[in-house]
Amino acid sequence: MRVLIINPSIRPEQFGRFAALLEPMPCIGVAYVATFLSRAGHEVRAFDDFALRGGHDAILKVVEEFRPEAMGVSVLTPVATDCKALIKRVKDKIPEIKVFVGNIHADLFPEEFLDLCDAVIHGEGEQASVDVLAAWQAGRTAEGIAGVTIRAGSDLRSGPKRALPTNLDAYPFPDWGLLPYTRYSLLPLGTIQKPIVAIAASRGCPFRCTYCSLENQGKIYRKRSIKNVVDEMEYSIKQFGVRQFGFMDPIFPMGPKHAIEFSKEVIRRGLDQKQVWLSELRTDVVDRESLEWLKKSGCRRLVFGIESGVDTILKDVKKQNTTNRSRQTIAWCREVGITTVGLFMIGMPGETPEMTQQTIEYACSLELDFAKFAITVPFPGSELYQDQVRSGVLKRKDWENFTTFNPDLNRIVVASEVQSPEQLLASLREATFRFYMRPGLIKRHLLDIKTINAGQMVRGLWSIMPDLPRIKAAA
Ligand code: B12
Repeated sequence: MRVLIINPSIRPEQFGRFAALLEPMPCIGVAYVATFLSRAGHEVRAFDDFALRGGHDAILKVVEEFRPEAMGVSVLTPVATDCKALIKRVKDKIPEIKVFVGNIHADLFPEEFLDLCDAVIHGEGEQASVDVLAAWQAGRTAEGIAGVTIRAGSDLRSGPKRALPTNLDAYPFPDWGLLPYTRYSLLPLGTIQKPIVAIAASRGCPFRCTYCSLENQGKIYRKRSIKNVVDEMEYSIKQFGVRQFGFMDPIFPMGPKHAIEFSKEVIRRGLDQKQVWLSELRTDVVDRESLEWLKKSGCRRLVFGIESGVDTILKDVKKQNTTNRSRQTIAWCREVGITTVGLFMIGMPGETPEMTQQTIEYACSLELDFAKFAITVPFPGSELYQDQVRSGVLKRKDWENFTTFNPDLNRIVVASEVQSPEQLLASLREATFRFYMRPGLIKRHLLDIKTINAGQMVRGLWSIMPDLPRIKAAA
């Protein structure tokens, strides 16, 4: 079949001034689904609207020209409403087109899509997509296929639960040639050299942080063999000229042993000279020795979910980590020469304004090179979301407003019951200003790190401009 796979984009207006800082990230989930379908013999096109920025009109143009028989759409929460509008426009144009949707939001709320779509694919979507398209090609419906829900009259009918794949080494490597990979960057400010693609050495996460919405797919941690991961790196370097990888695992590497084995294999094959990489992880899964090895293998930057400068908050959200441990790991990274990004959440449940200030001060006191502060949003899929829905605190379903950078005080969705949206937004901008406007850090960025250019600095300042008078008054 001719199949079009869409990675939709958040509209820039959903981000307000923060939109100036957005850059397209490689969408590896879509790449995997597209690769599997292509391997199954379908004629596949993928349209990554985050990278191409054409919106519905551009997608409709591709639809008109390619005349797909099936279309798959990747749905995270903030784009859910917009995806439905897109699907409707496509169905108006080609009524016989079969539409299937996947990714976390579609997985959680199949009922939202099945008036319009022919199948919702739950969890990891590679094999289920192949099975659904095979059924359609044979003239059948997708009813009964494992991991798939369809509508039959007024009923929703789900096939049996699909077991999570455990042998990820058996997967083909993502075919980045199906996507506009030369445009990809890594957020935040993570581009060191291009082209960049994503890679995932594992799936799932053994931790249970309450704010994380990987819950539906993430319960069972499964990792690929190191050989298979490094084979993929070698392949992508050869095939696509890749010079930087971004690991998209919930946590990579998972522990010092994993880190060292991976690094040794990269070095043994000489890939430390051919690429650089970065990853997101926890501060308690690496030690000084493993960080030294990571550096040798090409790791230039590590992004740490630190979240809070208050240990009781870390405990409440089941982070199972401490502020001291994060301080130590960030200091080790500075010693071994890996630049660091700290991710912080503002307005966790129960977090008082004093605690938010403590987090800002803590962030500024670490030897971090970058920090990204985000207002805590109860995203569907998280324990936090479930708790707030269950207790009646959260009733809204205006999904387009569920983003961490929502700048509009009338629309912003927050998890905090003790701080107002105004307070949280002001703290977010204060945190960013205080973190980046330190002379020592500016000097380090201009002279040593050099991945923030003057344009990005101006855009960063622009994004926090509305609050500058207030921030200065508070300082
Ligand atoms: C990279 C990333 C991004 C990137 C790229 C996203 C993308 N489209 O790939 C960017 C920066 C754009 C991004 C943005 C956001 N993200 Co994000 N992101 C991630 C991250 C770190 C990795 C995703 C990934 O590549 N996983 C690996 C691949 C293999 O898995 P996958 O993407 O889930 O894909 C599989 C299935 O979902 C399914 N599938 C996916 N697409 C499709 C499409 C079809 C047709 C089918 C059938 C199946 C299918 O099959 C895939 C293969 O098995 C995850 C956390 C994590 N470590 O997983 C968060 C995560 C997905 N993001 C999250 C959030 C909160 C956001 C934002 C809302 C943040 C914000 N700024 O407000 C935005 C929303 C953007 C949007 N378009 O709506 C949440 C999800 C929340 C939710 N309920 O939607 C996650 C889970 C983080 C978390 N731990 O809570 N994100």
